[in-house]
Amino acid sequence: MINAQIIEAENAARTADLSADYDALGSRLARRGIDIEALTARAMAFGVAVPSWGTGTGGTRFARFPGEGEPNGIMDKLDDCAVIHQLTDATPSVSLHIPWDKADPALLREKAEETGLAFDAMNSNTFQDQPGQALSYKFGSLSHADSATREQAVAHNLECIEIGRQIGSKALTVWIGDGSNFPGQTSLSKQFDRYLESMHRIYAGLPDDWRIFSEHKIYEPAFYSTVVQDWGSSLMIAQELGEKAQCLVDLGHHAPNVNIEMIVARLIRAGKLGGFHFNDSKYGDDDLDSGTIEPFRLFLVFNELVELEGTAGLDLAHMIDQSHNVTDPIESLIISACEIQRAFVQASLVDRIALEGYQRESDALMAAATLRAAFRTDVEPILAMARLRANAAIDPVATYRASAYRAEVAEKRPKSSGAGGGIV
Ligand code: LRH
Ligand code: MN
Ligand code: MN
Repeated sequence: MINAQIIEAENAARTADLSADYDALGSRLARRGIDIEALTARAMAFGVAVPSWGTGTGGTRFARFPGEGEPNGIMDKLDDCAVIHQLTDATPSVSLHIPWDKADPALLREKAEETGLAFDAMNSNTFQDQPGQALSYKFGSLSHADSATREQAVAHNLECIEIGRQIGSKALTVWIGDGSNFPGQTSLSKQFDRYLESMHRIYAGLPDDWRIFSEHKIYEPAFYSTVVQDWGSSLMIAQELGEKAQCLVDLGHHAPNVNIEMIVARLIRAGKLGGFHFNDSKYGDDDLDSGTIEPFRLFLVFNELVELEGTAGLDLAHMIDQSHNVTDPIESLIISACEIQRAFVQASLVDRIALEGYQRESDALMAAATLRAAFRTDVEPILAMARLRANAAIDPVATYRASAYRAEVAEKRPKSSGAGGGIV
């Protein structure tokens, strides 16, 4: 991790400015009847999980350009995750992907203890073939026409649950690439039936205090049809499986312009929203840094979450799911965690009483203006103060750069090759 003295020195140089900015914002918010301390407390309590797979440089199907000091294996990845949390105090947990992160659970537990991190949802992977694997997933996994292939995919998911159980995880996220590239290639209805039958068997293997998340995605790798293509299919799955099954919304898995915040509201209404994969996108599942393309949409998602806070049974797993092709992944994950936390704080300062009034009176203009007033408020001093009070960094990226962490680990970590394209 980063030497605490470096963080202290970096913070010392910024504390006076931050105090002035914080006080000024506090007075401005007070005029609007908002207590800045309450917002800071909310910021401090907020957390989002880092995806282990986001710590390495991703790639496209054309190329991968790895940087210096890439993590080699899950233990290095957890070290990088610990640095992200040390600097932001916003990422207390990590989401693992099996088999990419497969390791002795006792060693994973030990590393988590050493780094102070916890494990969020486990992710299974039946969208790739692994070396030595008996049956191929080229034509599907949990919904494959061949029962032995389905069996293998079910067994893999049960193994993910078992690993997760040993390291304190409480959920399994299932995303499959199953689908078809051509009309007629598969029976749309029978394929879905086979998928459900496999999921029933995984569901039966869940410990009592676990949940299973169904993650939908409109297309890719399948280009004509996808088994769990949309939130409707995902909701059907969660409702059919039972109480422990919920839906996971990856922001990048929708057609352009889809109203994701409305999906969020509907799934909460159904008691079936389990969590998120946060990222941003311009065209498809671009997996860009959260809040860098459409920050207003991220805010609107959090606006629904804050409005519906306190709904019975609502317990969300906030996770990031990104791929960093041209930036240092640690920096991108820092930025993303801060942007997600920013959207949460901005949504927390919406004047809900005024908004309800405008909605009652059908005052569309003022209702929209009420949301924009919150979105336009620069809450950076709140985020920075939350970090300072937790001994994290007022400016996490600048502090990370000052620490020369990447150069240091580059000396110890063998350079990874750019061979092979990236993945999802
Ligand atoms: C699929 C996905 C899913 C995978 C991850 C690597 O596009 O979003 O969550 O597990 O990417
Ligand atoms: Mn995802
Ligand atoms: Mn994705």
